[in-house]
Amino acid sequence: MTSTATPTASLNKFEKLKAEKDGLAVKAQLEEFARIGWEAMDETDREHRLKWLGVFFRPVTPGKFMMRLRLPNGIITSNQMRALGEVLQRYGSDGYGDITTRQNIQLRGIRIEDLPEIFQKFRQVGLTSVQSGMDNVRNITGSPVAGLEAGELFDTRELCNQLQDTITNNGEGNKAFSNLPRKFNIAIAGCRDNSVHAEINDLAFIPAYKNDQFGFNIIVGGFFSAKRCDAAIPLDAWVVPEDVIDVSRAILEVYRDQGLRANRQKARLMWLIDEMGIENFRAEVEKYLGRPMSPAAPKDEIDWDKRDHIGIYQQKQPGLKYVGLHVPVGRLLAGDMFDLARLAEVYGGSEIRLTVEQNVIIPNIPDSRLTQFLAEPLLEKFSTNPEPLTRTVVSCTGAQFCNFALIETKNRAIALIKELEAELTMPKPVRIHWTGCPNSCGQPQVADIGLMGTKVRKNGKTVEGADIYMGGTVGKEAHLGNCVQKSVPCEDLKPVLMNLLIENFGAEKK
Ligand code: SRM
Ligand code: SF4
Repeated sequence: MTSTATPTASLNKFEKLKAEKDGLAVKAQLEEFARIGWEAMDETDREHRLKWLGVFFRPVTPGKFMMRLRLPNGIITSNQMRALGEVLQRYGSDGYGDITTRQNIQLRGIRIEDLPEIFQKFRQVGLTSVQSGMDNVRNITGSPVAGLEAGELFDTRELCNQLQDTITNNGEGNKAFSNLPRKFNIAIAGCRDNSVHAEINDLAFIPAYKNDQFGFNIIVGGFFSAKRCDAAIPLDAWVVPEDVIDVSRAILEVYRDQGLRANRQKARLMWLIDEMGIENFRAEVEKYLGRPMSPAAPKDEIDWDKRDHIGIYQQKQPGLKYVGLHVPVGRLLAGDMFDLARLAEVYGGSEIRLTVEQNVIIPNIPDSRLTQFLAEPLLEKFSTNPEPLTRTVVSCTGAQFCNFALIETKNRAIALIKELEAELTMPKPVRIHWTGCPNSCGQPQVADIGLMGTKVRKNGKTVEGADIYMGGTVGKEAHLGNCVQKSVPCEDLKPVLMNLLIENFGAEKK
């Protein structure tokens, strides 16, 4: 049963709008939209369907759209980065780029009249933003140091690319997967440290050997939502790399055809797995696949603590280093993008990598060029050795641009960390994640300390506040943290965080 077979009367608002017109149909209307302008556009096309092209209407800044790209495995060339900088440059102080928690980039300030030219530019440099929003598969994450580190088990780059090409029809848009019941996240782990947060994806592939043959154990159903958060569970299936695409396709088809569509709060994959039972879900995947899947390998290969990749590291290629730069809360200006592109070209292999911690890696820097690279002015802004709290801070978009936000996040996160670092000595980094609302884009549940935006009453007034999460762990023992304290006004957060850092993480007053 597909959604189009469901009687329209029983459909929710989003299913109705998809049944009326496929989101990808707006691709043919871009010239028209550019001509008539955002105010004259059909409201549903403007506020919803454009997201199928990765273009997001922002109620907070009407007329200035956000564009979400797709960067499989978080890899972008210097040419592509420069093209993004050129797009942003024309928007002056409205033009921001943000590295996202899915190893991806979003652009801000975009005008509808520029879209045809922007898409033309994207095509020229091999970029796509298609199907990056609404009921589609999000950016496919992979190991940020794939192909670079000696200890890796599998180079995830090609699989991430192939999977994206399959799902998006080589970036042109693919109606076979443009009407899922809800969003869908996929990650492929190739290293021992689970650098992709596999457990919070709807579908993730985890390295595991069977009889000395390399393959992946599959986990499914991980997700965060305002209503419910769950780590992924084992599908009890093991696949060789050559089968990853077919199995992903089969899982997506089962979800597309049988996923729950009546209530959007209960439409993510885990709800379907709950309803079917994991064994029946597995059997259904095999039916779509047309062959049985091998049971999971008894043990997987994730046995390292998670790394953040900031700093200077030897590659498996002799004489080459990769250098991880800290980008505060992932925010890039057009000038930063030009600088990163230049550094990657002058010192590296014209390639830039992104991490789910919203930072960048420049690979392939010859040892002989390292000293000169480290003296570049950009490294004063994007450090290779930031302070321990600065180093690990992650933040979602928040109230500056997101209409779901209950609080300002990115600017507040940086300001508060600076204040804490001025008063505390930290023996080691503590991962603090900010998220502006319960949608959890900033993943507070994976953090040492997670801060989730909320509204709080203080002295008879409603003020911005945060619920505090703790206990999130990543890497080999990944598991989700829980809410430990509710409704702390943001203006009172500093002493509360100081106490938590002193009592739980060995911080000392200076
Ligand atoms: Fe998210 C919706 C930003 C990662 C869970 N997310 C949104 C929207 C599109 C809401 C909106 O229209 O304003 C946000 C856009 C704000 C803006 O202007 O930037 C938004 N999400 C983000 C980003 C940019 C946060 C960041 O600063 O890094 C991340 C973009 C990733 C990407 O490149 O595609 C982002 N969002 C996530 C993650 C983290 C992850 O994938 O690891 C989650 C939790 C994991 C998950 O999805 O299971 C996440 N976003 C949500 C949800 C809750 C989903 C649900 O099932 O209820 C929403 C709301 C929705 O979809 O209805 C949402
Ligand atoms: Fe917006 Fe909430 Fe996601 Fe932050 S967590 S980007 S505030 S939807």
